[in-house]
Amino acid sequence: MIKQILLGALALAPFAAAVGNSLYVKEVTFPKNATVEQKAEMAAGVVPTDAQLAWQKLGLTAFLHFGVNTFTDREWGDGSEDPSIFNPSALDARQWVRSLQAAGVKLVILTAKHHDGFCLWPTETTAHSVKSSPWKEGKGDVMKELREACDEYGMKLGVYLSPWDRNAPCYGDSPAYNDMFVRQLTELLTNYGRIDEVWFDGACGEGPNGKKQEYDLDRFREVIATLQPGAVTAIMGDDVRWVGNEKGLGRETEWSCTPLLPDSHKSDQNKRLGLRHKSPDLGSRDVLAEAGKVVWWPSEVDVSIRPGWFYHDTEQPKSLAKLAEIYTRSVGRNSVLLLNVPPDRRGLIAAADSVRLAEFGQWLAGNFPEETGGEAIDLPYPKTVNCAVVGEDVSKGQRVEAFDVEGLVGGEWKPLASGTTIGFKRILLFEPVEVDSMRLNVTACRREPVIAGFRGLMADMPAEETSGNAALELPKGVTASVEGPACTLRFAEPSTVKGFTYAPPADGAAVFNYAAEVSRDNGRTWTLVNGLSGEFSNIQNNPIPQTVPFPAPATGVTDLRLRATSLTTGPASSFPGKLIPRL
Ligand code: FUL
Repeated sequence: MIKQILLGALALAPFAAAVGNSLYVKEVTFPKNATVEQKAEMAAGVVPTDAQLAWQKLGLTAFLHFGVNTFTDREWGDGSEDPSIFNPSALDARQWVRSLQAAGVKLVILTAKHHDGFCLWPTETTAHSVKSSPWKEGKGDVMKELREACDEYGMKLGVYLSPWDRNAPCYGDSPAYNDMFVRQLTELLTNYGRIDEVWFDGACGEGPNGKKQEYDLDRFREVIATLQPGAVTAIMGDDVRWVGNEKGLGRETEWSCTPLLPDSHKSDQNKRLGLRHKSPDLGSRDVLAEAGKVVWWPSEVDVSIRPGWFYHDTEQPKSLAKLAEIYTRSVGRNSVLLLNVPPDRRGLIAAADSVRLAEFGQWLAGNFPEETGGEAIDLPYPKTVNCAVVGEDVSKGQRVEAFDVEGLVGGEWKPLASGTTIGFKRILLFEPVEVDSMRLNVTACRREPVIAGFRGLMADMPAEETSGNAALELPKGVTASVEGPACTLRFAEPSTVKGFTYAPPADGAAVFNYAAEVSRDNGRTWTLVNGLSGEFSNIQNNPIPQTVPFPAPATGVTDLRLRATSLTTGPASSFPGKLIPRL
């Protein structure tokens, strides 16, 4: 069955399919013994809630990771940070919002509390907050400043509140901590006006009592539904789904209606079907065949403009070429993009990042103007194209399973590109070609397709400047050897070592906990570098090189050894990745 839609010419063959008409808001349970055809047809009738649809239309949203980690240069704090280190010298939330708006961002989410437990608002629940910091003599409130800036510029506001709290003494004492968390959530959702997205990540650890905290997610969701009924709940919530990586990469086949069920469904279906956020297939007929229920749980792609989530002076923002690629692989793959831009120690978005955001906004305005509030002008045919933008009206469900795009070239229809799912928006890039017309053929679908948009354009994809990564090469005269879970670097002559960089492999296991040691007698005796046993925070989800400075430079070093004490996958018996000394 083929449905064709033409641009610059008349539509062809009307599409006819025997389909049902029922729509199901957010979820549907299949009848027992339903065939896979029936399940596919029903899944195509699942539609988003109003809040989910409004969120999907935002396209481009932003994260601000800011807190004590900004001042310690870490990705995860351990909760022992002294609040006195939080002292931004020139914090200006209006500058954050203006910088983000230049890129076309429509909603911004602040890390009101990250895993270290430090609260960016003057909470009544703990002293571990801005109240105990020297910033504005303890009278500051980052949430309030951001709220005011958002109101001034017409930006929506969201909040990231980490359930994992490495500071709270009651963490691990489940009922007590859940009460504290509910109070924190209540403060944030009561005192700062309208909140459009509430973001809980899934990280969970043991408290000081050695017990694993059991989150009362039902209660947390109830608080949100009562206090901010218009907000979508993300990640541990059931409105917005984590795409499964932190690289800015959506799936080519991305079903918003999926049998991967959020925690609120209390179902064993995910286990039974072997489904996880990272699973490549979250909605094909093969997966539906075994499923009893599907939900509208659309994908959000979260990625940082810099390698880390927090600001580190040693890092640089991604190139415009990379951001353009991320856009086509996230928003262009039926997802919302959540781009993190971390303020620096002054409390400002660094110049390099705000320049990049403005360039990104200009690029979007020139190529995908609908993202920055403009309208796409469809130039008349014939024209040269290298890109097709297609969208379904997802308020009627997600229906298309396969499609292709053809161009009329010299009187003949030629294939230009093909894809599987479309969803809210799908962008396909191909080699430039001059066409007199373009047409979209829907070659497989679950119900009659409702195409909301189809256009061809010549997208200006900036070329990536290629540069080698000299920072990750071993310096001359240094040799590396790996034995079991340890990597040893031998120096040609006794050297002064200021620290090291650990580069994890792109995929698979990485070192998580480590001990760093030096030898001054060619490896006969070893000393732990002044307390340097630690963790490569968040390395599982975001496998980027992490640099660890020594508390003081170590002199006369003949060997540097990094011992893995655990891997991201469990106990350490090998040393994956690369170790580079900082001399
Ligand atoms: C993860 C966290 O562990 C990271 O630090 C970061 O906040 C990311 C957005 O979510 O779960």
